[in-house]
Amino acid sequence: MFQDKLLGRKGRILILAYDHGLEHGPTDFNLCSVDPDFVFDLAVKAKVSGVAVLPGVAEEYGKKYNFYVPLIVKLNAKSSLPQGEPYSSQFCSVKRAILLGASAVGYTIYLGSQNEASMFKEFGNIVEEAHSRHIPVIAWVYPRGKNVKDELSTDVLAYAARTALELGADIVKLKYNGDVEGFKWVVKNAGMTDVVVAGGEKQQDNLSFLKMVKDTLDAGAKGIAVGRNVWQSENPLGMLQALNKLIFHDVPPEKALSYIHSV
Ligand code: FBP
Repeated sequence: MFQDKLLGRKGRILILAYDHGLEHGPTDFNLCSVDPDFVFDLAVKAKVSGVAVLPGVAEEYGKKYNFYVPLIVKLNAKSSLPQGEPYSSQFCSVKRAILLGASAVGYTIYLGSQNEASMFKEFGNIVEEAHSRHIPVIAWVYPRGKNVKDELSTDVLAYAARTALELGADIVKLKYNGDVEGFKWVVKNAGMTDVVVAGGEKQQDNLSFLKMVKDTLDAGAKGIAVGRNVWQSENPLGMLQALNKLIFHDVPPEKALSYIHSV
């Protein structure tokens, strides 16, 4: 119910995700994208709905830009190094995120993990505090752990969407499984919680990526929270312009594609 602050034209949203330095490590970056200034500059130029970063980057870089682009501060994260049941622990408070200039806060929940209860508890406290300060909460809900047999099945994704609604998230970020009809059921389960999808690994074919985004919009998603498919692109600003046209102006993927090379 607080997400209106982030939603743009047509109630749609385009978030640039940049928490990979911790989630995946520097392996995702090239000489440009390793520099937070490069990514913030893109976000400002492309007028995205928000940039999702961890508190350290928010503190050192985000403050320079948050007058120009909304900052979404993630309150938890984990590295790719630990094995076993996933747990992403909170290391930033809502209060600190607000001091850093956050317009919204984010938190990852590994649904199905044996550590799920701890993440639910942290998330519940975050929702309570953030909503009391009129700050929207975005949940990254990724089903994961040894009890999750197929994290991309429609039933499991629908469970993830419903979990976000039940826990009080304003927006839920989910992976997309390529099943447009199935994803309509996923979105239905999120109720008043708006659904955005993750971009995933960089796709070689830009048109396939734009078509995927269009499919998710057709299934009822409000937009995308994308990282690698933008800042690993041969033309990151062009890719953001293409997504902007597709998401906010309903330009078909084939036509949006031309914007990738026009800037
Ligand atoms: P991408 O668009 O690059 O897939 O980013 C989305 C995201 O959710 C990031 O915010 C996060 O760092 C990453 O994916 C986590 O992915 P995973 O846990 O699947 O490795």
